[in-house]
Amino acid sequence: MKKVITYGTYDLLHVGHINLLRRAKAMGDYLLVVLSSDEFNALKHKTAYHSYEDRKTILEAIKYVDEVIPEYTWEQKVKDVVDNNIDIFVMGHDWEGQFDFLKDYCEVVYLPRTEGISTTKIKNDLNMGTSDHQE
Ligand code: C2G
Repeated sequence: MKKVITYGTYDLLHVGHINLLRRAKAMGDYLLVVLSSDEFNALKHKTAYHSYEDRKTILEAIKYVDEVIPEYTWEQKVKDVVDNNIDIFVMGHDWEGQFDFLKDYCEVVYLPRTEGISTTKIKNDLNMGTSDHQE
């Protein structure tokens, strides 16, 4: 069984997240998502709208996702890859090169991000009273 791992906050779920998860799952048989805890989000200077538990529930409802575990530190990736017998590490290309140290343990793949959508854009557009499908 080929196991894939990816990391993220996955707040205010959108099509960019789904495109990443779909492509990551297509690279193997099992997709493990390591979901940023609320505390780790603070380290990333991010404030998620949904709690960790709600973001976990939402991710677990996605057909591409097989398992969700928490991300507490930047340093846990090697242990996650080894402990879970991971074959492929996948992230969006905004992280290009940042996790190449994992190449000693698994394949490392950076996938193109989905253009035009982000959690930040959603928050900004809502504040401005706009949407992504202006009539
Ligand atoms: N993503 C994407 N296209 C977008 C937005 C996000 O492909 N338009 C991808 C990101 O590249 C990432 C995943 O969706 O691979 C999750 O995005 P975030 O929740 O923003 O994750 P991030 O905060 O980058 O967390 O230790 C790594 C960090 O936890 C990564």
